[in-house]
Amino acid sequence: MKFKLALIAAVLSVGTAAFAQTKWDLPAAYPATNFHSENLVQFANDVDKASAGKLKITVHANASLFKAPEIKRAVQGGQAQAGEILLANFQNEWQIFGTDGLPFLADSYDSSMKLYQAQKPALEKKLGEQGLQLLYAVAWPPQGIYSKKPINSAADLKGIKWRAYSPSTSRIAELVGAQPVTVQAAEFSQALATGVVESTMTSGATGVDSKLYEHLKYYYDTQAWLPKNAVIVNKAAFDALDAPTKQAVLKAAADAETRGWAASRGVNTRTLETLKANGMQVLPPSAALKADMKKVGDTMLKEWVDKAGPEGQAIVENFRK
Ligand code: PCA
Repeated sequence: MKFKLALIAAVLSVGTAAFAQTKWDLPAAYPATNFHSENLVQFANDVDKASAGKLKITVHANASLFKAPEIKRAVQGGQAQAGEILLANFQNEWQIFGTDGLPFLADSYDSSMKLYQAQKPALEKKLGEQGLQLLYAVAWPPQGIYSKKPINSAADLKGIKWRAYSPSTSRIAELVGAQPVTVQAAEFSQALATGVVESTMTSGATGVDSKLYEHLKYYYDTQAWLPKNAVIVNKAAFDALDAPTKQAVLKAAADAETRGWAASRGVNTRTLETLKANGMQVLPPSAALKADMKKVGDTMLKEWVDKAGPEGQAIVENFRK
């Protein structure tokens, strides 16, 4: 009997070896309809096609497999072979992860791309040391201030319950005297509905994803920074692929990066229109609010460079060159 089973198993494994299909899970934290998630699905489809079905990647959107802050560790530990993370979420682990979360360091798509290029060598090295590999990264649309009441200067943010999504968005709240509460995107609508938070800084994209217009009235288009999502892979999982499949993944990743940055620009324009269409006032910040937020940015850049040390300093210098 034992022998028979072994024989069947051997026959089966010959069968599977001929197909040699690999399956990866790719947890992500944002809704399936978000442009990052749609891009991930297209990336997975491209890999499927280019590898002739040898590598199947399943995207698990909306934090359904792991919550946003858990995804990085899951990929490092091999519980998921790949994943999408918001780099700025991991600033406390290593300051350079938060490079793109600093207000007004890079505040447009072009400057954010430049900052990404300056950050990339250190980022790839660090991820490599952690058993990870960067596949691609895409910027969110620029970040603005959402609130229930009009905000004419930072003083109007005092005491307000402020939804943060990262260490730097908490720090902004502290500096303006607001009360930070960290809530990831997947729980944002509920936190708003239950009154846990009443303001935030994020993109038009997340404003639409979480239907912020149902509870909030004002959006100040400060265009303060463009944080990036990064798609990472467990290095051992990647190294286990055959050479053509590796190539297929890298090519699909490069395409996804180009496509994602272009999509982000379009999403920025469209989502601000959607906010307006749903009754929100989408406004430029007043000169006072702009100046106050700029000061917050200057303080945070100084704090960051102090903590990040020469490596951080070099990134800022390369970026500003
Ligand atoms: N949306 C994400 C991160 C940045 C953004 O625009 C969020 O609010 O959680």
